[in-house]
Amino acid sequence: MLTFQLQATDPHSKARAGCITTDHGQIETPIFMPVGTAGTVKATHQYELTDDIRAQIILGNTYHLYLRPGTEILKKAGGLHRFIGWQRPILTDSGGYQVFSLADSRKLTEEGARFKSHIDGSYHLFTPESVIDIQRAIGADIIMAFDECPPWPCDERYAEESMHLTHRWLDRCIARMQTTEPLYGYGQSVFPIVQGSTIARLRRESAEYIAAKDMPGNAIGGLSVGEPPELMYEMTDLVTDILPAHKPRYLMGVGTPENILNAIALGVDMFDCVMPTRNGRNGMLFTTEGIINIKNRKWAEDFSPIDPAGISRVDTLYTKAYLRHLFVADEYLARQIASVHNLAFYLWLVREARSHILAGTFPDWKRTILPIITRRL
Ligand code: PRF
Repeated sequence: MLTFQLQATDPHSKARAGCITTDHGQIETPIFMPVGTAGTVKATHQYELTDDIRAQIILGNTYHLYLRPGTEILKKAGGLHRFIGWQRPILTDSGGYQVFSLADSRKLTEEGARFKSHIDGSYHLFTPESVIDIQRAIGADIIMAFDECPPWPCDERYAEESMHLTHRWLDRCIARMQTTEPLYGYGQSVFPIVQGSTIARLRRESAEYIAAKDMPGNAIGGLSVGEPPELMYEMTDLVTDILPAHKPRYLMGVGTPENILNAIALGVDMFDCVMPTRNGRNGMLFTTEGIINIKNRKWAEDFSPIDPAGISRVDTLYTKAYLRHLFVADEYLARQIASVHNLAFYLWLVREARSHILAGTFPDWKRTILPIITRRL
């Protein structure tokens, strides 16, 4: 069973520091979770994630893992932890969001989501019950409820019906959790997801519905889908006022370093985003001095370290000029170095946030650091 201990609340914002305990160990919050979609955090080794990046939990995707390698192989392996050689906690997203962003075609009904695989064109059905069963088989420590993330913008009628569908699906997910057992001897918890688009009335209703389920943690979905950041913050602010303080809060798929610091100030504890890895593979580096496009000609003869703060081993082992060369030559190592560095930066950022929350200096630190890490070099 997952538990959460609230360790400090910032007196000048809603930021909190806490600790989540799972059967695979503890997670100090606020935390960033590297995205390991298909059983790998792209271009990184598991030992780099633990020893260098200091990741405490990674994310996997039901949609991808169900299609490939499939639940039968995952069961035979003894679950995803054993399959990939990862002993720390794993959270899996439930698949609904990925069906909508990745499947070749899909159809939503009360029963669930029918979709066509983007891999081989085969047809499948996800239901609240089946995605719980799949996440049981994956062996995720934290299982996400099946939800619909409406597009933005969408009209109020659609957003309201979609929210109610998500709530009915949640009830079915919880019922399935209660009538099934973990397969591998350790506990699994389900987190429900608040929806309601950017309509304050719906967000409040959804947050109240979700809070009443009294699950071990809660998530906020449906944001960072194209709405202006002010609206994302407004919705987050309103939802964190309703979700219980003694449970962890997870803002799904967010975001930039700036989004993360602002959402921490609004009382969010957990984050995931493909940005550090995806943008890293593209040559965009987040550093303690600012944002770098390492492919730019201007770095060709810059023999300074990738990041002088040395938050990961690659930062001081390699120079900007060398990393640029690797990108220009389209070498595999370019994407590996950039991914490790960016993830280490994201983990550094949330660790710093945490220590400043514990020290009571979070708002001042945030005000100082934001203009530095968001400037383009
Ligand atoms: N629902 C689920 N996963 C998600 C989202 C959501 O709304 C988002 C939205 N930013 C990212 N990942 N299940």
